[in-house]
Amino acid sequence: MRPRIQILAIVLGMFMLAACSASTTKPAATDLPSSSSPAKLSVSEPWARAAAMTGASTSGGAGMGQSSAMTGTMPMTGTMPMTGTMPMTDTTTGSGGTSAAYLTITNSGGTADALLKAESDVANSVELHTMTMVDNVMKMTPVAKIDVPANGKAELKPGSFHVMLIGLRRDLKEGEVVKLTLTFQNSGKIQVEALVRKP
Ligand SMILES: [Cu+2]
Repeated sequence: MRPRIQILAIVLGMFMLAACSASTTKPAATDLPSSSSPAKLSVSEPWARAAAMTGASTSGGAGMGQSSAMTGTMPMTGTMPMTGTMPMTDTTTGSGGTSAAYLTITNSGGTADALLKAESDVANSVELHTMTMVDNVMKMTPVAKIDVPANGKAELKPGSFHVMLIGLRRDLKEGEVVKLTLTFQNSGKIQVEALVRKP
């Protein structure tokens, strides 16, 4: 009886060792020629801007009264004047119950990839946006994808590309975590947890 337990323990130990060394030698995949190595993504420092669901905004004029409509099923792409009147330079409050998430995507593989979609259950609608300066005003524009070049990176940061959270279903309070599911052209889905904080 006893020897069998010992053998079992040895076998188990060897198995764990093997599993350990397997995980540490994994990066050997990068030794492949860069022309054929697949996209290899890692996401760093994901965070989301603290915002209120109610959109109790200090910047809101008459044009910001959409907060109640935004919780509905309104298709946000196209119909809303995103590039028009929204004063995005004022990010101190969640104007109209919106927020944005930011992160850096690093691609250590030899094949380009692209972020196609982001999803989160904290918002009714999630879009990929960029920001451009037009007549000294920062304006948001939806984009179909955000490229992640081979052996390069894509930075989603304030004043640039971001994940737009539209129609917040709850307040995003500092210190909380927002789960995001990112869908990439080549790498499929990657889940990240964005820390809520102030810019
Ligand atoms: Cu935006």
